[in-house]
Amino acid sequence: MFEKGVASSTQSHDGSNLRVLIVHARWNKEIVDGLVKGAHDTMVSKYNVKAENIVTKEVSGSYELPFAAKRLISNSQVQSVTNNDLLGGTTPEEDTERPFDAVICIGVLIKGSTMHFEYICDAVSQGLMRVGLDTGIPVIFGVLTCLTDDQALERAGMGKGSNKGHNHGEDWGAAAVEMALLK
Ligand code: DLZ
Repeated sequence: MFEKGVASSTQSHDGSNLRVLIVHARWNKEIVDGLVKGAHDTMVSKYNVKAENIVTKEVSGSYELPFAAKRLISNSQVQSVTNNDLLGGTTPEEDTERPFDAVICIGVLIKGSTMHFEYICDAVSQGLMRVGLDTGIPVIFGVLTCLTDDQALERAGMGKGSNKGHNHGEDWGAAAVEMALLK
């Protein structure tokens, strides 16, 4: 037997100076909301990320996530340079508009009767990896790709049976902090 899933990190991670973006889709919103909460609350309660340093944005569907992540990362970088010019330089603590240190993209894709699911899953997973590598900002793949509604509910800790499952948003929050601090 082995413990399935991600093991706890052997290192401690202090997220108190991090600024994190969560972008989520509105498709399958009830499940998405549970995942967003899991990621948000884990970063705050376990890793000391300040709630005011977590910015949440929404898009229509998961297909929109890579574009939104790329644009919002770029905007935060431009904004930060502009602020520094205008203010004559600020320390990271003073600058609330500083660039994001990590981005968590959250969506729930559930297979239907056509090929739509396969195309979107492929495009989103490739797109999110590309945004991370192109921008140098860690992008967390918070997209469930499920064959059934029950699979999605269980992976958000909202399962219908006695076993509610596990909220994967918690793991994504932890991964975002760990990756943001990776030097
Ligand atoms: C079109 C579509 C379908 C069929 N299914 C989902 C889904 O299960 N989860 C999701 O997040 N989005 C879905 N979408 C919407 C697409 O992601 C996208 O918003 C549209 O194709 C418009 O680009």
